[in-house]
Amino acid sequence: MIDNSNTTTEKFVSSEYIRNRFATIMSEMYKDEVPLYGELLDLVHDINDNVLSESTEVKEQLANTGEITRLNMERHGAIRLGKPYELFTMRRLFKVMGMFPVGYYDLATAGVPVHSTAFRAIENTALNQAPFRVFTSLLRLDLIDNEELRNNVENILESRQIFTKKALELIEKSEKEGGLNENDAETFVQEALETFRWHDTATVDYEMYEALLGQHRLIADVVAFKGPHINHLTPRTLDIDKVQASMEARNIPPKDNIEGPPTRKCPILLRQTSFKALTEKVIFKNDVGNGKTGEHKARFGEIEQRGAALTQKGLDLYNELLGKTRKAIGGSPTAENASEYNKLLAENFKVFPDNYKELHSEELAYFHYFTTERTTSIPKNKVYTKNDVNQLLEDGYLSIEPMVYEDFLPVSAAGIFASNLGTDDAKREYEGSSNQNLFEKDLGEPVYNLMKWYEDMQNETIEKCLAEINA
Ligand code: OOG
Ligand code: NI
Repeated sequence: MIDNSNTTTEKFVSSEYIRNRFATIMSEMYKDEVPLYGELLDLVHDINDNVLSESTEVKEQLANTGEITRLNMERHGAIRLGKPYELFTMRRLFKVMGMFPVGYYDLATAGVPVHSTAFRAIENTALNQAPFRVFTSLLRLDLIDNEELRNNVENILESRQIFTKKALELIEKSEKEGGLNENDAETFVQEALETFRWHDTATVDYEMYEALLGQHRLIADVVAFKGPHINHLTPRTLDIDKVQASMEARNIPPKDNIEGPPTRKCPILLRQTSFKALTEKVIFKNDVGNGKTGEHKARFGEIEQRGAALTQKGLDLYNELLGKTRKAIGGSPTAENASEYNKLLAENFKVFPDNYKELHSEELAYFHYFTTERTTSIPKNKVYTKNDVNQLLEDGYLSIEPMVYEDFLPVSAAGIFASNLGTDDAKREYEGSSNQNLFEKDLGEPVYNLMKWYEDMQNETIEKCLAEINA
């Protein structure tokens, strides 16, 4: 793929530079705001170091792909927005950093009244240089059933402006001129950061906060504050089971279970866990200055471990096995049945092939294709096509490596929301179907099709290999 979005000219810094800079200053801010997050980072670094010192194989693999230098950088964060203007403008803001909306996630079916996308780099090289992405949700006002409250929410949100004037100016400048110079880029990231900052003063009074909370904790979190504070950041771990097991000992309260697939030899998709949201002091609108405070829970820390991207066939099997496990224990796992859930999950996933050869031959996962040292000795008696690829693999003229899943999982995301919102809310169900059309209208453009992205990339590597073979 040719990348036009982040070409560095003398005048402009690259989007990757801006994205990395933004991720770095956001991480610093979050460590200040949520000290427990700093503890989690320390734990993750320690365990990553252990894994690296125990396995030269892992170390070499990460060194070969250049990933080792970025290992301890955050992979993602999340925000929750209140109104269409905010989503539309957030898309423009992230574009300055080379981040585009990929995928549509409907969380209403899982009891969270939002729909979401993930802003991330599209080009593989850009993603490798600056992996930071932001899971971005928009509140679905249409799912608030109390009309009076819905009107109140609309009024409260209408008057808020979450972006600074300077940030808006620089977004426009970047759009007009095609980029930002180093000075502007620095001002831009500092101004953009303001939107993600925590405010301990609510924009509503105590009564309204309680009314919002009564509807859904998430609604209070989105509506009662000046802006969409970053609600978590997520570094990458090389051993999520170890981190989960070690959190307690460091006084980091873990959520009850790891979201996603079970532990495997060949990891697939995404496994995530988090520590529970902090209880933070909040001053309500009419209580400013009189010392009266309330409490709010929203901010936490998360970790992730990624594996192979699955094809639709693989994803269907994943969803079937996950669904079967959840059904058997009566829904989302709890503290009480977490170990039973894990056992059952591992048991059910035994039918999911756990070697790359089968994942490939059964077309369950996506792969990068590579030519090998044997490729030059290939018989040149024909033009090779896509139909020959399996034979070429068999004969050692091609090799494969799994493609990493770069996106999110709706059931896991709902589990992450739920463990930080309280179980009553999580058990709630919302009527009505997902509404991708409305989301894209509010966003101002369609989201990238997630499956197509992997499919295209796989095809590209096949085409590249064939071109080399047939040359
Ligand atoms: C987002 C939860 C989703 C993930 O990693 O799946 C998420 C939120 O709590 O706002 O970040
Ligand atoms: Ni997350």
